[in-house]
Amino acid sequence: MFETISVIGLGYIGLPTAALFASRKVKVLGVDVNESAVETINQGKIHIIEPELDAIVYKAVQQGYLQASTQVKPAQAFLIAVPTPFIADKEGNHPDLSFIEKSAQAIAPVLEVGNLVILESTSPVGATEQLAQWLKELRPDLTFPQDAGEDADINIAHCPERVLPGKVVRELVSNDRVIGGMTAKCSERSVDLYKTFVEGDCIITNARTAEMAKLTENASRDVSIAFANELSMICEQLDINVWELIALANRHPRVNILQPGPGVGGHCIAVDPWFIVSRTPKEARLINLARHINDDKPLWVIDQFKQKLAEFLIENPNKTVEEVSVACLGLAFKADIDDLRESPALSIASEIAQLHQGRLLIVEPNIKVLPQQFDQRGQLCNLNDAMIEADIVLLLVDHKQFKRFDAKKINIPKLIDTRGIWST
Ligand code: SAJ
Repeated sequence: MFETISVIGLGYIGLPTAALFASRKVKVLGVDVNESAVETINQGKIHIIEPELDAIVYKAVQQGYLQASTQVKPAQAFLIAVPTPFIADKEGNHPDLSFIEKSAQAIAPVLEVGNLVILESTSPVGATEQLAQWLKELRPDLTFPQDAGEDADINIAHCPERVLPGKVVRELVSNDRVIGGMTAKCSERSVDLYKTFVEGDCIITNARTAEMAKLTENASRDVSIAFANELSMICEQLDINVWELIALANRHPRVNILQPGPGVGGHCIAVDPWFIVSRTPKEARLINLARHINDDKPLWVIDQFKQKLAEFLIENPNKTVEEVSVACLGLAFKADIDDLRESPALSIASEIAQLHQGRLLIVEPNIKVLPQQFDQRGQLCNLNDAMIEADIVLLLVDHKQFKRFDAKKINIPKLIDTRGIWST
């Protein structure tokens, strides 16, 4: 039984995980470098948007099971849930493990015999072994699994998070968990820990396979979306409705094609496949190509926009380009969230703000102010007004407000429906 747990990194994964442990009456110390996040959490509030999380954090803090701090303290288990971005620098393109290294430096001074250290951050293959190596260098007085195996003072495992933003709380409890211990004992102890709140199965493997499993899940989804995106470009050339085509093909019992879109966004699926490609570039040809297809999709949408604009001007010779109103519907990276990070919709709308001379109307029901890059070159407005005014409409995100809208009641001179919700 674990009575004290410390979660390093209180972001989209760390905070819900810390709160769920605390909700099962385990003492949890959440640690983050962000002082304002720490302060907010200690007031029983949250600094991120995630359904159901606010009530759980509030109760856990009120009851004294969850506390946040910028300082690490001793605990029986440490969970590391910090970012692992993919960066380009003088060493080329590579995953950045510096936040994991900083976490190792933070916990090393308080590590005690019998502690369990779990890496939850999405990581390239070998990162858990690297973490173990850093800890060993920082604490030569302790033994670690890479040298002492089952007799090690410290147990280490990789247990990747696999939850969907927007459904984090529910999926943390119900999803199966991959548990990759550096030894069998490391895995068994990790299962004991997660069983505090996880109702899904905890499946044991080794650390390297667990690292690759997480990357594989997201690369697999990326490749499937690239197939759908490629089909949408082929269908445009062949004058076929891609949404109808996919629905027909999916009637086959062994076919399940995903949906095309304006590109792939977010900080997981658009990033994690690069961890595989950068490590094994010769072998990872399909994964690499899929990434490029999805990354290039926003450029294709912008080309579509230029074509529609040219057509509109030919069909309306009395209008100048400055008199053409354009509406972009949605900026988030996917439906019904406010997260604009790595969003293809945002990059398309910003590009149109740069290149279009006329009015640009932006509808994003989940934000209150436009991001800075629009620099007065766009106007946040409601859906009805945008639909009445716009000559060209780009439907970029399948938010529920757009799905509910009866587009047939309005004459849209030119529509680019990247999500297929008004084109089926
Ligand atoms: N998208 C499409 N077509 C589709 C499905 C998605 O264009 O048919 C686009 C979305 O619009 C979005 C992007 O893909 O721009 C990614 O969205 P998503 O809902 O597929 O995934 P994420 O990034 O929110 O969460 C993923 C999940 N991984 C898988 O489903 C394999 C989640 O379970 C992971 O925990 C998460 O990445 C993560 O943290 O790695």
